[in-house]
Amino acid sequence: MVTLSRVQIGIVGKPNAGKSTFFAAATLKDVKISPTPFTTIDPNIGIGYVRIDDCPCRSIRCNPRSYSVVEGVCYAPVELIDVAGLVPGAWQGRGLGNQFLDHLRRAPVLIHVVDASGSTDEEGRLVKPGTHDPVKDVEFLEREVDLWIASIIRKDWDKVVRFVEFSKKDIVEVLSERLAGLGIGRVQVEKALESSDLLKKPPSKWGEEDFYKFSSTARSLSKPIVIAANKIDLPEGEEGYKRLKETYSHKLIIPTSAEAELALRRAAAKGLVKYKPGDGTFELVGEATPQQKAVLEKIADLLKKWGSTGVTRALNAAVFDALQYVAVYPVEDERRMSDKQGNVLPDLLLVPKTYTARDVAYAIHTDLGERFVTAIDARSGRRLASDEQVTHGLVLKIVAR
Ligand SMILES: Nc1nc2c(ncn2[C@@H]2O[C@H](COP(=O)(O)OP(=O)(O)OP(=O)(O)O)[C@@H](O)[C@H]2O)c(=O)[nH]1
Ligand SMILES: [Mg+2]
Repeated sequence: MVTLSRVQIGIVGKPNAGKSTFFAAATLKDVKISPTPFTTIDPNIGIGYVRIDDCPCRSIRCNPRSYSVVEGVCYAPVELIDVAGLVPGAWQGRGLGNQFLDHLRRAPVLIHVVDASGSTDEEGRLVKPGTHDPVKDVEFLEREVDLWIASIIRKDWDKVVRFVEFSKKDIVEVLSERLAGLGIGRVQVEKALESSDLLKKPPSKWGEEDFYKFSSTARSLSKPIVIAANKIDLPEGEEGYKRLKETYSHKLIIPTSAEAELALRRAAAKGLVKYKPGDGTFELVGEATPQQKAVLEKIADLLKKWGSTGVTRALNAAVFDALQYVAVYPVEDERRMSDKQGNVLPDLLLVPKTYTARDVAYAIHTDLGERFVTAIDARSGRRLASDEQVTHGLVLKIVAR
């Protein structure tokens, strides 16, 4: 079985927006949820799933080991991190400060849960629905995350200055080494320096604006953000979602009702309904009380209107749209599409679409990467070219020395 480190997704936002509800709906973990700010203090970590409708298990009988299949639909695990609420000025220590953001260092993508219904102010206190503008939340959150990154970069700036100016080292290299822990790689450092016009500017001359611009670009390249316009079950939520869409036409914005998803998943766990995460419908299969029936009817209307609760859609958007990952299925026996024990399509890996088969081999194990000779597309029997990028749904056999 392949034990690849899982994709991490950080769940961020101001207090009371519904982060923990989103997290609980995706992971079914029992975590604290309440309509008061700062309910979550220590981060919650759990496993959620992205949904792959066009997986090979639709037509082939699979024996999944590192993922799961429900009615021909594949679910691949991802790690979710639900952190404390962020308030304006957190980077300077307001609210719970930004210490907890350190838990997001390794996450390559974030989901920003926004209270689209405008029923909480910028600190998460309850206000009349529709009175707080969710656009403000998007502005401040991105700024806070960027300032957090800027503060990390500035911490030992004198060392960067020394290295670059006195040791005559390449600034791209020095910064890449320093920022590796934040998941900011060489390519991103280079691009961010270039687009901030800083490739030639000596580090000792960097001003406030330079730090911010560089951090902001490096962040958007290395930690893209998907917006979950949450609480769309409330009438004001729909308005807020529309406003977000109009304001940010280039951002990934998914309408969600974390509360509806949580209710459905819990009802399914109890055997009350038949429902798979991401479905657009559910079926009542158990005995429901009149109260439960009323709640489920409302949820059925919501699904009809929006297509789904949006929670799985937001996770999928993070992995497949923001990160541009693809799902590949490594096998050992290409004819039976199985491992040595005969398990058909035992593994599913989520990897960047820029990966070649050799990169996939390295992702599975350094040793396999080093022994890599070639790879075969199991379905067509064709050898992949050495520089060929993997594609979504590829079943591949890695041939190693
Ligand atoms: N109507 C509605 N309410 C929601 C939804 N999602 C969450 N809530 C409610 O919003 C309140 C806050 O939810 P939490 O999940 O605790 O919010 P949080 O962002 O984790 O808050 P902190 O931990 O304090 O930062 C709770 O009363 C939830 O029931 C939703 O989709 N619709
Ligand atoms: Mg919380």
